[in-house]
Amino acid sequence: MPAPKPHKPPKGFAKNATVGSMAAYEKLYEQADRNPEAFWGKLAKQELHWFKPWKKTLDWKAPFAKWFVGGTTNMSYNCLDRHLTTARKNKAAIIWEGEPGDTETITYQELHRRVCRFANVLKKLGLRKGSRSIIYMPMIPELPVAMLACARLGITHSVVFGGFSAEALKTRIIDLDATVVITADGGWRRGKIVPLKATTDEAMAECPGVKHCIVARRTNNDIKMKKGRDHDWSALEAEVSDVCPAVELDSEHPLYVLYTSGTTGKPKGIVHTTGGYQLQANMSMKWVFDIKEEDTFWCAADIGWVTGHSYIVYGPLLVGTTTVMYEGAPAHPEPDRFWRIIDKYKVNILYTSPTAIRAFIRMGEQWPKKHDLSSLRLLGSVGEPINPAAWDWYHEFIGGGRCPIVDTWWQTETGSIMISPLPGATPLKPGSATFPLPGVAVDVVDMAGNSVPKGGEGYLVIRKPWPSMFRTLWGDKARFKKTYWSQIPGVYFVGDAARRDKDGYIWVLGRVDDVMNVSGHRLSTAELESALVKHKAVAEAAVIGKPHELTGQAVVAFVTLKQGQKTDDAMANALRDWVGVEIGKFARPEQIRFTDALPKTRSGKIMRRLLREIVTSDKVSGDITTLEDLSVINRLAGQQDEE
Ligand code: 7RM
Repeated sequence: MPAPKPHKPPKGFAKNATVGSMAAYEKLYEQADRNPEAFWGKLAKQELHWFKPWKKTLDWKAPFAKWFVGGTTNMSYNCLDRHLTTARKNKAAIIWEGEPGDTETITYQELHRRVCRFANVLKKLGLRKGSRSIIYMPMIPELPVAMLACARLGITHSVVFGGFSAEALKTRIIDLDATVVITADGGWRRGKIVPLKATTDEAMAECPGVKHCIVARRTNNDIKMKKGRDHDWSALEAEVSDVCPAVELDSEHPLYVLYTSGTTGKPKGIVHTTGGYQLQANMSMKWVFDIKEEDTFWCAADIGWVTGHSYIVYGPLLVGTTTVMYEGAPAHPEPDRFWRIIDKYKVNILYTSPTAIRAFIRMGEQWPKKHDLSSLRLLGSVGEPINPAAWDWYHEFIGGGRCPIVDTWWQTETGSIMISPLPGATPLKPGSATFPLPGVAVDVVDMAGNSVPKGGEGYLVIRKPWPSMFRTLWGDKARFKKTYWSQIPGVYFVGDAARRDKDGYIWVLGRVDDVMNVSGHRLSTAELESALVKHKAVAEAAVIGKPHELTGQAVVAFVTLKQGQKTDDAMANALRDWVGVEIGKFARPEQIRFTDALPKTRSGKIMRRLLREIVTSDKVSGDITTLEDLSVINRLAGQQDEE
């Protein structure tokens, strides 16, 4: 069967686009490739405010990069202050909608005031440049206010997704050695209260380093307030002024740390700094989302993930657009909540995930059909490969056949979008993230680092440093080097497999390590296994990801219980709940399979590949010569799939 023709950018779209043709894209790419420092230097000067200019554009002592060395700037200033002398001062910066239906529209001026006031609160509590904060909040305006206030003073923040458990929160507070936790009484999710303060209390009980906890009021549920440590957000605000100049910060000052799963049980603290991150968040808004002054932009992710950092908060505010923020669940109270929001605020650009799209497909197109979605002009996808069926549905039922779809590939580590179509230029092939952005030296290589020919498959790598790259892992340079820079010599090892087709299009195939992707959340097998093994009934556990229609992958856990423990439904449920407590509800295994032994190599490594085969095909075809006890496989493969 001949491959379907690529979708060309609609003519009208190309005419007004930031990058309006493949020739224009190629020229930009070429320029950046020839002299990256001149390319990024020119844009940084043109696009951002610097208190002091830099002396050196790039200092690259592989794998450690410094961008705009000696320059000083401030993210909060670039997101807010500089818009206040323009027509944007009374423009909506944030349009917020709570799950119960309450709304708030915050202009740039108002947001600036709120950020300054909260920054003064932080100052008064003794926090300053170099301090660290943990932000554990629902999707309410106070969350970006807290982030921007930290950024304003040079307090390095780490946002912890509200779905994480007390245990996960505690690990992050301790690793970052944070002295303040900013949270809320609760948040709304599917009509219920998520008790964030209670969870924070549990975590803080084992974190003596936390001196202050600031609590915003959202759900007005009963909470405990510990005297001296816990403070009411608005009470603190009442005591301070709303004037607070942005602190002049070094370009390499750490803006935030965001924890992400790795191949060991301990999460990795991805460190992003200020100047370079600002620049690429800003440029990707213009190149990929083609932002126009009149646009309303909605990234429907959670701010607890990197997508929300770069495309709900920092990127949109840097370019002075209106960013929509929604607190709750996508199908609450009815499956048309997203489409209602788009219709209500006349959203022009929607950025969401394949998991969400697959869930909407299952609910049916009668839901989007009830609403006027004609304001949409561009759609985006992120988090996993988008399967062509989901692409087509998104294109037809949400985009009305007229909106380009930008399938954006990037990672927590990369800080901003790396591979993506430019909507006015790139002919689209559903399922392909297409080509790298200007200044991004992506390649597909074999284990020795040689590029694979067109049509071939290999490892995705990035050959040159880029401004928004992560600088290190918090407190763990050795792991930074080992995980990312020593797999293939001299290049950044992404951890994804990819194919480059005969036209040079890049198709990202998925992870090559033991990291799973469940509904766009990264989970490591090791993290899940160590959680399971912590349970008193469990002897051993092996976790794999199984392809799942809705969530991309689903967690399947093979568990060996200690002697005398019952392998029944009650135990399976208890273990699922246990994972919910240890990591978070979203990580609970879909299936628990009890087994008396796990397939292992002679050196004792669990052969997850075999478990994967058993789960997907119920038999094992690959090489099993290193397997220690063959009978294990026969017993496992003979088991009933209880689905
Ligand atoms: C932004 C984000 C990163 C991993 C990455 C991939 C997968 C993300 C795409 C994708 C295929 C895409 N950060 N991934 N986007 N795979 N096509 N457009 O998701 O750090 O949480 O995850 O997600 O495996 O390495 S993340």
